[in-house]
Amino acid sequence: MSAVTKLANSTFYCLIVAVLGLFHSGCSKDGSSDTEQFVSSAEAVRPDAQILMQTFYWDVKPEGTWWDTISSKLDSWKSSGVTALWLPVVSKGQSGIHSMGYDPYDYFDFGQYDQHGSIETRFGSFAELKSLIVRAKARNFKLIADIVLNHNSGGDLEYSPYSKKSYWTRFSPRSGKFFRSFEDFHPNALHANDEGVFAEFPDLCHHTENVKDWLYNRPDGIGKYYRDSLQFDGWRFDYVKGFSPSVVKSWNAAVGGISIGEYWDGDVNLVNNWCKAANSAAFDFPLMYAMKAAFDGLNLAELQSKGLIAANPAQAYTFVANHDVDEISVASKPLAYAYIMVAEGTPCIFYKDFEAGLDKVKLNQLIWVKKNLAAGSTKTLLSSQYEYILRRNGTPGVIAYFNINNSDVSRRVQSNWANTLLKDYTGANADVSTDASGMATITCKGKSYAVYAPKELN
Ligand SMILES: [Ca+2]
Ligand SMILES: [Ca+2]
Repeated sequence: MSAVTKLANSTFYCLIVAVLGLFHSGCSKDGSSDTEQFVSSAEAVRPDAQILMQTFYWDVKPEGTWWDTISSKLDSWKSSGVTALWLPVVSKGQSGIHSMGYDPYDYFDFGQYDQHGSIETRFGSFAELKSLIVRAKARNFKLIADIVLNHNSGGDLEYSPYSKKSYWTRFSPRSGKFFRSFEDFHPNALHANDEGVFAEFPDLCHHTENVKDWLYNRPDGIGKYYRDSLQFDGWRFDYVKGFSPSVVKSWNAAVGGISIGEYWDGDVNLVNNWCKAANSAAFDFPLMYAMKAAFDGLNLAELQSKGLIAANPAQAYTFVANHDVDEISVASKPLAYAYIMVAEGTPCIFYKDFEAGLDKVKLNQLIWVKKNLAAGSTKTLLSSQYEYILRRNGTPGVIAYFNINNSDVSRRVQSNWANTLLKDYTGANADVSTDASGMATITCKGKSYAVYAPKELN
């Protein structure tokens, strides 16, 4: 660990290191701000955070009551600062009331048709869904629909001249909308296959006129019906690795709205390339894996420059866990949530963490930090195995300190505020003052985080 910032006259230290020809590896790698000029006028960027709630988890009870459960949480989430809700799949899957929705059969059966063993979906009836939507809209929540386009499930058996065998590709949904046949699945007249299949599900071809019409062209097709009649504001696209990014790009061009892809991969270049090709944001899987390496793997340097938030923050939806991946330990989750609430990107909170796992008071405090302090570009002030300090340069901005030592630690850091009293907005540490050059000594408790910003906010 470098002594660069540890309460030392590190300008002197850096000069010595520079003379020794070690300047680059010594000071800048550590992220020491000691050679940086005091930033007298901080970036004008103000916080403008959307806070997304993933309103479900994998094994929500198959009782047709979940829309009502979500409804009962709306006032609480509103007061916490949540601005958008990612709902589970609204349409009927092959398993009827037992389906989590990722086996789509009828995109227009929202729990009003008796097919596949039930009228209601796992989450409730169409009337209950409509009631939830009305209540959510009355509270100004944006609504994100979970859209499964890669595959379908639950069709009847029919013979395909392309595969020369029978498969479950005949879809005759009770809604009377979006009938499909073997011509709409791979292999067909257009393609033998596309980028990927999911298990043994019939793999939808998104380039037949029938499919393009029903996905996003027709006014009564899925995209525009969900937008105009159900009042969804955006889309979480499931398993986008399974088909061309041009499909999401075409959907977005025709339908518009918030667009978030589930490109499940730890390789930030792959995720970012997908974002560019699809004209869409994406969930920040690379950051989730980096946080796991940092907080569970006990090496906070794993955070530096990691994730889609580093490569393309405007299109990064950060998260700690979701219905599929819940790998970061309960012990590390408070640190991981603190990180996504001070970092760039739009955070998504997992229902289970908020309602049944973590300290809600502390999560609410972090949401407040995201919405009121965390703005502007990011500068890493210290990146080491056990301590990590970052600064957001907007207005008011924030300095966040992460510590996985057992004991308390203190560092002298460069803020953007001169002669200013700083408060730790977690409430764990005493106020500290910056000097005329903006330097301050901040403290972080053992195995914890601290969040410093001016005590007086304008
Ligand atoms: Ca019900
Ligand atoms: Ca596919």
